[in-house]
Amino acid sequence: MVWVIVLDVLTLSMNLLLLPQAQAVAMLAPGALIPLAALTIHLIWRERRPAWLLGGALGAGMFLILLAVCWMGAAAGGPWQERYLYVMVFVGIAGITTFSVPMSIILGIATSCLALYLMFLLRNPLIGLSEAIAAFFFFACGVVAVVFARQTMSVLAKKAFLLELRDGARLTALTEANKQLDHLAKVDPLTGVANRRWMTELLNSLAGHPDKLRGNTSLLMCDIDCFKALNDQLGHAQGDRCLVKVAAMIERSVRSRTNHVARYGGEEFLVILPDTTAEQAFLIAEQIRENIAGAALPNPGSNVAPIVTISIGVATRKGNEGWTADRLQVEADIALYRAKREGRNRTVLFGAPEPARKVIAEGAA
Ligand code: GH3
Ligand code: MG
Ligand code: MG
Repeated sequence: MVWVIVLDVLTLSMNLLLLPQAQAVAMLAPGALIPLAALTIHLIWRERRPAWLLGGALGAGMFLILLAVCWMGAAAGGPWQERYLYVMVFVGIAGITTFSVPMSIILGIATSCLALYLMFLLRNPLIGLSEAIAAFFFFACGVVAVVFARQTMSVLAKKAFLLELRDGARLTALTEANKQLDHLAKVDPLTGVANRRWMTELLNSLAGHPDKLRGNTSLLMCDIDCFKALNDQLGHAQGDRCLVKVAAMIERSVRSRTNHVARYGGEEFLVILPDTTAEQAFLIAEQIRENIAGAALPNPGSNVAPIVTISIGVATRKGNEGWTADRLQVEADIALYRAKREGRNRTVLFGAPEPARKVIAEGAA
């Protein structure tokens, strides 16, 4: 609309310069109508407003602009009458293709454009009736074709927009599904702690980058004592509840950004402690063991105590020692086996001297 105003002012100025004075002045009054209508449309369309107001303003404003252009031609007279009708049709087509308004408004603009064209053509004494009718049908075909083209374009644009929305929704659903799959692949469904697969991946990645490890990596292998007896005495449902509570207690005991708890299988849990010495790992293991015993969950069939207890095997490797995940697990498992053998409800550090051997050695001496 700003361009309409600029072009109108330029045309009127050129007319004043180039056309005879009387002709140019006669065109001023209708020409002044155009900036008013265009400015009103511009001001109304500048902000978000109800669709009916935008459509109504455009329909009425366009009608005034088209009428003013016809009137300018009529005021100039002679061949200008017909020339300005071409300009009017051009302005009408520009309005039809430019604005995003309902079809009813577009049809209104097209109809006013053709009606004004016919009306002013019939009033032109230089054009005969048959010539006027022929010219009208020619321009009518053009305007109708533009209206159809615009309708097709807006349908295609709507389809493209809807397809884009659908693709966006599908992408969001797919991302969500992938997240859930990733979660399912890494988390133990019963206890909510990480699963064995995730733990193996983490241990392998730690073992594969010894250069990145600053110090020792420790592994705790925790196993609930006499868990089969708990299942037998209290039922599997109670056994499951016990597993959930024990997992939560282990997690609470080692809660830190770098320490990780995973369910290894059955009633066994692993704790990975990066950058933790054997002594620190032993203390953490003892803390876990004491917390679980302190909770006094019932296990009436246990031959250790009538409560749930755990045994823990601890293994530690230095960062630059060239250890493997399998090796560390085997060592933690050996230590756990010793804890079981020595009476359960205890922590054993892999490689620590065995008390039984000590006794034998002392006896032999
Ligand atoms: P130990 O002190 O030597 O570790 O004896 P234990 O009874 O704890 O060990 P054992 O390997 O003999 O038994 C483990 C039991 O854990 C057997 C199995 O039924 C039970 N179990 C394994 N997974 C689950 C589970 O998801 N839920 C329940 N309720 N029980 C499970
Ligand atoms: Mg076990
Ligand atoms: Mg057990």
